[in-house]
Amino acid sequence: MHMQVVTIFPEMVGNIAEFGVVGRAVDRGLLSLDCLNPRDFTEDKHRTVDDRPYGGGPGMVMKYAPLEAALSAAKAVQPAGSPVVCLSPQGVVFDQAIAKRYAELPGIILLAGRYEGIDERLIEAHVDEELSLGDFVLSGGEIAAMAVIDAVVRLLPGVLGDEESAVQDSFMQGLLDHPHYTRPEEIDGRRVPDVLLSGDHARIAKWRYQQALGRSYLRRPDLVDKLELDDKQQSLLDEFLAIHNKD
Ligand code: 9D3
Repeated sequence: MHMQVVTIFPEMVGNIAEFGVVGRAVDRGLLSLDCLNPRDFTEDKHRTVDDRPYGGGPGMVMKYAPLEAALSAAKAVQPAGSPVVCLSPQGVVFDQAIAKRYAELPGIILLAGRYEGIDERLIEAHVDEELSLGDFVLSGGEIAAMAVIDAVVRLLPGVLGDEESAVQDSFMQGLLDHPHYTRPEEIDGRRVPDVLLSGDHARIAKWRYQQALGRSYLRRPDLVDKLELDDKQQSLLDEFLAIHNKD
């Protein structure tokens, strides 16, 4: 997959190509990740990428021309069918379904803005989709772009090893994870749950599923609402809530 990021802070984004899963994908030739800096597409002495907002008010707005030129250069080298995706607080909230859709594409052009925003005419004319990470304020689109890159790259064929990609039990899908423990067996009086030391794999699987269901119900009821629990699942959840004195 071919990714291009249009950003005035290319060093920020370039960093993720050096580490972990994304770094390995680049090393193995499964991903190309390049940045284009709109500043390199300016014509004036000061390499100006921002200007004051029409109508007044605080902050600066990213100018149309340098962004348009950088996007054009990106499109010229990207495979056909690479959408332009702008990271923006006005976007739809990014989720795993969007990540899966992008992972099927030959490429993607990510546009990360700074300052108060981007001239709206650039978005109208050249942006296919706008994505947000959620309702909190970042200083720019770069960290959001890096989150999208990471989530998408993990889904590319051959990127994760067998261990990492081991497909979860289908009934764990759509739930939060169960708790995890490793040695030692006791820390400051807190013991690893006995069931995990029992060697009884069926009991362990059932306990983990119950934990996943119970934690999801308590922390993310929206996730559990989307599932149609059968009688067996409902009684596992009821038992969890009884044990934890919750209703
Ligand atoms: C304090 C500035 N805000 C005035 C109401 C508007 C604003 C402008 C630019 C808020 C954030 C930003 C920069 N943010 C992003 O580019 C961004 C973002 C985010 O802030 N939150 C969640 N997802 C994203 S994706 C891009």
